[in-house]
Amino acid sequence: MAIERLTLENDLRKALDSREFMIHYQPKVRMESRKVVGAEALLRWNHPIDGEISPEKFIALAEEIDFIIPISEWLLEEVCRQIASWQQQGLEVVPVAINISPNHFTDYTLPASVKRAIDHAGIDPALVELEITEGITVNNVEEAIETLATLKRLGVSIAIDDFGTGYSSLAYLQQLPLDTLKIDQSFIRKMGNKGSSTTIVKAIIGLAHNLGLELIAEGVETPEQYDLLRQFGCQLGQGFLFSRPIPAEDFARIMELEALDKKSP
Ligand code: G
Ligand code: MN
Repeated sequence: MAIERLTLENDLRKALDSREFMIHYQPKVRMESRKVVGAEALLRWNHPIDGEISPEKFIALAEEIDFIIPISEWLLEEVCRQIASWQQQGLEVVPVAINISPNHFTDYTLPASVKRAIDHAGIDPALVELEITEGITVNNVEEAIETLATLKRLGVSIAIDDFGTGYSSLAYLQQLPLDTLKIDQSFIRKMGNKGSSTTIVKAIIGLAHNLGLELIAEGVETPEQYDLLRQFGCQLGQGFLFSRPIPAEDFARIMELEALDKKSP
């Protein structure tokens, strides 16, 4: 086990230079029309021997060995460059969300890195959204507010990821400069079968409404979940029901088709 782990650590450190990371894009859709209104960029590691390694496994490892910031900076640069490239292809690009890991969020260099990536690519910062997990903001609220405010001033938008799992107090949720709440997949998965999940989902939808925040349900997999969410007034969704995360070329094709849709009567 120790050897396996050490090998993986070494491989991970080399993966960036060896260009083994790939980014897939998962559409976010408007529930009613199923129109694509955004995307989430998701990292994939194509290991030369072991094949695809799940982000759950290597992101945790990257955090432990302090290698998450280089990966995260690469992701920022690469996604911004992708947005610019799509625009050069004449596509009407939707905002793309990037996951920011806790260690990167608390690093003082984050805002500068975000700005650099946007400037390098020469894109509109409104096309960039940052997803941060709820837990991040719990430890040091004042500092989290500062960082979020600095990021917002750059023109990007902010979503709280996996919402409902991180013990946010409602009092300070109101103080955070946010745009969107993403309901955690676990609640969506357990919805419907009389458990408390349905109640929680409804409550979070109401909360977002009252705080004037956008709301998106993630991990929507079944038509039943889709119907319930629509009933409850959830306007945006993401999940395998609509699309899996897909390569950049495929996502470009989707944006192209959507543009054609809009033009036809
Ligand atoms: O924590 P975060 O929301 O960033 O997690 C996104 C992860 O969820 C990605 O790895 C993505 O592939 C996965 N995912 C996206 N949609 C679905 C879905 O409908 N069902 C499941 N089980 N996983 C999903
Ligand atoms: Mn996310």
